[in-house]
Amino acid sequence: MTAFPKIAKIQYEGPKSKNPLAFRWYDENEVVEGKTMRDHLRFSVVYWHTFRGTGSDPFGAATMARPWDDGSNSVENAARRARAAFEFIEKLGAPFYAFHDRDVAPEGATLAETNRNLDAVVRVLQEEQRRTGIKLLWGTANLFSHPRYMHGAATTCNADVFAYAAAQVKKCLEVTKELGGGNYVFWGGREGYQNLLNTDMKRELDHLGRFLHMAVDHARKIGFTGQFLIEPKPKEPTKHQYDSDAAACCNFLRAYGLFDHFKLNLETNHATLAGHTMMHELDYTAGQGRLGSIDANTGDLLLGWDTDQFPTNYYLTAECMLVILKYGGLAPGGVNFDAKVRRESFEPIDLFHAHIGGMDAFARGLKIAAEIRSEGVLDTFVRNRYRSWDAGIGAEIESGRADFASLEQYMLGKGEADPNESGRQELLENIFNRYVG
Ligand code: XUL
Ligand code: CO
Repeated sequence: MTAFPKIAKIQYEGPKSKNPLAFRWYDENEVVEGKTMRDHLRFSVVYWHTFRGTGSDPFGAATMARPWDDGSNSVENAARRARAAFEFIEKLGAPFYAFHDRDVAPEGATLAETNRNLDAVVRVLQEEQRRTGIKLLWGTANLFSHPRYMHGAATTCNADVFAYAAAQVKKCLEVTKELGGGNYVFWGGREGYQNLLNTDMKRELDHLGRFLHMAVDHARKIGFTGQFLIEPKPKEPTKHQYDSDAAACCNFLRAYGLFDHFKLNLETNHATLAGHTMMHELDYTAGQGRLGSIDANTGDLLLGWDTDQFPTNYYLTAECMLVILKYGGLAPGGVNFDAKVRRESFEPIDLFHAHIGGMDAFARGLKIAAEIRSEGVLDTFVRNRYRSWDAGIGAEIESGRADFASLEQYMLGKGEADPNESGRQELLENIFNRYVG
């Protein structure tokens, strides 16, 4: 049985192609800055939206037509779904996928039964990985859907729930290792609060720090050498999420002695919910040496929630790729499409359209960014803008030789600072447009 009988492997046909089931920009073998597009972009398909998304929303029922899925919670259905997932990812030509434990296998009545269900489906995933060569970009534990996590998982007021979450992450780490996952993600789904009147924030943050140390210790114990990632998001489901943005995550990691053990998995729609651009989050994180991976999607600027749409905007992808190239790439992370088709796009073929569009947008963004870098106009401008720091008083300040007294002496002697120069924002935006156009 095949899940997508009418669809053959998606091919690269070039920018002039009008075939909706072909790539116009993503040629996996094309070399850009000395590396293939495949190795730069490391595309990954998410299991949760693409194979578990139903299209339901707070106002309406499920809409998705998924002929391979009988809608039951059985392990057999989960195994059939896994085979359909690998057929999709293989036909698309994405080298990676990512999952939550509960996406791939049904939860049982007890932890032991749930773990058995997971082991059964992991055997299918392993078989499919071997058959196709598709790899696991990252695994993660769903610590937010089940009602037990209503008050949080690592930051719950209920110590038993913390213990359950620990057991769940322990198992998910072991499974991620078994499947050769390159990374392991923590997105703090319900790690935050709705109201401070019932919340001991300091105690909750201390517990989160302890929980992540336990994860690091367990990884060491079992020999899991993948990269740990934290995924910032400011709100939704809670009013305030503790991992609210990249800067808050870096501060948390430093405060709790976890900085060397974690990098960040940045998501575009989370950046915009936090009031930042994705470029801001990338630039800040990479500057701290903590850029690990990205969840590629986009929000709708007219809606204030996490719409997780597929990215199609070349400005956005070019900005992302400019920062990613500048800091040497994402590996062992990748470009993970944490994005879902709209509930109106309910047919299986829409999954192909969505991913092809996202992959093309990133491939185009990569090419634009590489061209901007090869001509060096922006770099040269920025370098020149900061030239007062390269010698003289600037170099004295940067090297730590200056203090307030020596700077006062310097300025008393000089009388007034050198004049400023234009920041040329409009010119630079026009230059950027030359490459995108
Ligand atoms: C939620 C979100 C998650 C994480 C993994 O907004 O982005 O799907 O990526 O738990
Ligand atoms: Co995400």
